[in-house]
Amino acid sequence: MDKQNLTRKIISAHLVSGEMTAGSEIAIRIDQTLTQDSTGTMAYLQFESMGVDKVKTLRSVAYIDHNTLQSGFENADDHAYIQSVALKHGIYVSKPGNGICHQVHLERFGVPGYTLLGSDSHTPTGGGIGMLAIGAGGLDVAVAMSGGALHLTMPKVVKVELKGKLTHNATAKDIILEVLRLLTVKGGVGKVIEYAGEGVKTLTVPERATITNMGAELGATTSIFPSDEMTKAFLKAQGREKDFAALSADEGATYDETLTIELGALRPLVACPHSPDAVKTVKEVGKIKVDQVCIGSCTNSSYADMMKVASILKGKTISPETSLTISPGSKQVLTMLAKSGALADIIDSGARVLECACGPCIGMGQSPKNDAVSLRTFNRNFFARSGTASASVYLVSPETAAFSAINGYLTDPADMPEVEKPALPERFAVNDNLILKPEDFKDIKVVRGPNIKPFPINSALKEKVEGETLIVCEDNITTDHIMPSNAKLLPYRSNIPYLSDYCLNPVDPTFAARAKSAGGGFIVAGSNYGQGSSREHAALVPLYLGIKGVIAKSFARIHRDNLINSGILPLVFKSENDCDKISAGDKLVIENARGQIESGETIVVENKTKGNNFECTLALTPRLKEIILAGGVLALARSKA
Ligand code: MIC
Ligand code: SF4
Repeated sequence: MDKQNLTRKIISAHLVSGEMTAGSEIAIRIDQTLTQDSTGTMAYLQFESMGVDKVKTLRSVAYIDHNTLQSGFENADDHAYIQSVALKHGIYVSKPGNGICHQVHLERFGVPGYTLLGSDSHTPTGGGIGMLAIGAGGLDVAVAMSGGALHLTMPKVVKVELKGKLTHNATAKDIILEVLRLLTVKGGVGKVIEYAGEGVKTLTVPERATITNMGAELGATTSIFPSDEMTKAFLKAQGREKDFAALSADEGATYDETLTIELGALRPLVACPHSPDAVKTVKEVGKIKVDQVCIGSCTNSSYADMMKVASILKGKTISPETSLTISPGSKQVLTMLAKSGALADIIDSGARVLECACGPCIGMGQSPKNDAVSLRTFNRNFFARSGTASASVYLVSPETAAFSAINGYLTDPADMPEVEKPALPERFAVNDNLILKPEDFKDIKVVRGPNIKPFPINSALKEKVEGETLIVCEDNITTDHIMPSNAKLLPYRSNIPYLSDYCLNPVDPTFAARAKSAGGGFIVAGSNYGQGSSREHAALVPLYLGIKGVIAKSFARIHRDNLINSGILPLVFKSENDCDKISAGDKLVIENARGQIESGETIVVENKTKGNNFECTLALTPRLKEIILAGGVLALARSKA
């Protein structure tokens, strides 16, 4: 028997169909699911439409953590919908205030060796305890809740060998920033990043989770650490030792690629605007003035992170020109900070303590001032995501953030006294009183507020697909470009018609109006189109606007899946040069579209305006062909019914 890496072991234990050869389609059984509220309403509407009484997974949890600003009735109505629909169908509910889904799931539900599918791109956080944890659109999560398998492309497995141990106040955040520097935001597409080597033992579960969390920014399918004594200690301290299982790659296991990182050589790093892979050392960037510092998010909000921050802030005052916010990752973390007195050190320094939620990470408050420099311990610094387009957001470790908040300028922790790593607590402050168990509720009536509008469903693909090129975009367009989310728009996640007016707004504010008056058309883009979030709104809104296809140099994984699920063609230029030959306004036609799709992978597109043809690839398995021809997953289900 072959020596197996950990990723292949877990996949093989969950394989429902397909060959485990990189690049081919496989289907795996999903043990657990998670949703959050900004993707959850859509996911549960879709789940309801599947007519399943109780979820079929081992555990499904609905978190409410994103839309907690409640600046009108909309979010609160959505929360009521999610709570009622989840409890009715056997799904646990983590109430607002309990914490960020990924942090809480790691603490309270994650199980080594299990598969987890979440309607949030940072679901791979679970890889920190040895789960195969994957982010997906809400529809795929709804299918998994109904007992359906997850279809995915069998990934390549990249071994990241960690050698030695961290020094100079470098942290887990700096490890993942280094991986991003090496691989870039598209370097992980079609791959699982598996961590191995001596250095693994030096990292606690929350540190590992920081790394697997931000592995999402590589475009990777997921990232994973082995489950070992550290994992056992973490689960024991959570009162969940029974969930532990030791898991690792076989000695001498083979990998598709290998990367080595010498931890001792790492120095504190920073991702510069506007991309998580624009990584430099803090030293290189130098002492730039800092207007705002935000500490928190699912990347860096663990108890250990917060304790380190508290120890740096203790007895100090933040710079007069800097605003510092702190969002602990969970109620458990906040409770422990309060009990230990560390919270008082944080408050006393002048930090603004926010609730345990995503908050500023998704633009729900704390937009910085015009032209501000904002240091954040988060995972994304995409253009305009903070809510202030002119701001420059830098991604850093909690240590860099805390020292900089005191000094008022970017400060290299390597030049500061060593920050002690807090020991893993013997026992975390476990209190699940904000987690509602469905078995405790009877006769639930699902509550639906007026902001919840039906989601659009496509119709079967036409023989002739035609339309105007509505926009030609650059490389690395994010879902924050396609469907921005901020305090003004997030309340409308259940209202596609409303959101449609803001599609691609940060790229071209006239896009939505032009798409509407043209009755739809095509989007043309560079490479890695749709990187970032799992939000299927980035496909549903274009569908609502009549977008027939996106023609790009390449796509991010989750967004491509979401386009296919919505029946929008994700076409890839065969020759990247063809992208430069298309101008906005060009009329494009795909003759015999159904026939072309049925007969192969090449799709010929005619540019009527320029009078030329170019070729695209549409590599679809028979299953995906059926979906795209029907006009998406729900259209297919409808036609079968
Ligand atoms: C994000 O970090 O971009 C989000 C908000 O968590 C998204 C989900 C969403 O758009 O609702 C994600 O990462 O998938
Ligand atoms: Fe929430 Fe930010 Fe994490 Fe997304 S990345 S789940 S918005 S904290």
